[in-house]
Amino acid sequence: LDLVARLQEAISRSEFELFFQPQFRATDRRPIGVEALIRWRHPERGLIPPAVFIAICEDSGLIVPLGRWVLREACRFQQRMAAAGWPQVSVAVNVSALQFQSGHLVEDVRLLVAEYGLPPGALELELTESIVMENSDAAITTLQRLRDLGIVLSIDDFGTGYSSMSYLRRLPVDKLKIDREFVNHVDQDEKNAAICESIIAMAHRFGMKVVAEGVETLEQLEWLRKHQCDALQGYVLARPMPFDDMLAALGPGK
Ligand code: G
Ligand code: G
Ligand code: MN
Ligand code: NA
Repeated sequence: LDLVARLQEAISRSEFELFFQPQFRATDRRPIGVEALIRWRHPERGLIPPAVFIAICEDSGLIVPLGRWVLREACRFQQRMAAAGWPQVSVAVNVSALQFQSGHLVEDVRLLVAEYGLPPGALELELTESIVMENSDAAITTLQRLRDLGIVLSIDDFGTGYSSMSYLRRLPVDKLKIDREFVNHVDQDEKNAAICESIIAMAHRFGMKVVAEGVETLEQLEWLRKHQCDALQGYVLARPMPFDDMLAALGPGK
């Protein structure tokens, strides 16, 4: 059985699950969001990370049904977050280029927002630079429609793609996620520090928030807080975890 056929089977057998990694406000480390990260619970091989199958799903088109499943599952868990006392914690989902361009995304999201009664800000979509930097009028219209539905939009892995300032200026997005390549050793590496400072300054001038991903040490965390980074995500604070473990790690909601 080739891997594409096996993945198709895995979708119909519901062998996927979402892990969650919290994001914290830098000033007081209050949880403000969780990123949903897919895993394949293979019956024989155990937990398989997305690096192994996401690209294959993108090449074969399977990412469209899989991405739809992820979105619905994320909405279901957002409701559970709210019920557990964390109504203000958003759930972020990674969106693939094909899913973004499929033409179904806005309508899918509209239906989910209605079905789950999601308040504005409850669902966040993480898009890569390559998706949005094409910056066709169609892409901008899609982003605007998603925003009108109360969806928070962020650019993932910021700084590693083809970001152009003239494109960024026109994009209706709320957040930039600084790629962990720049966050790594930010407290020790002058060039990474310069890049992070510039991204933060520019984002704030554009009215955007900044999330640092891949924060691995307390020194990086402290550097980022001092330099006005808004939110932090990384192993030093919390790893991606099954939903119940993540809730337990956050403690009782307010
Ligand atoms: O969880 P991990 O760090 O192994 O994720 C590796 C990569 O897989 C990341 O780039 C992440 O964005 C991507 N990824 C994780 N979950 C999803 C998902 O649900 N959909 C898409 N398209 N990508 C995902
Ligand atoms: O591309 P994206 O940002 O969606 O990928 C998130 C990935 O980063 C997840 O697979 C997650 O497991 C991983 N990740 C999260 N925190 C850290 C960290 O502190 N260090 C490293 N190396 N990876 C991390
Ligand atoms: Mn992401
Ligand atoms: Na990223």
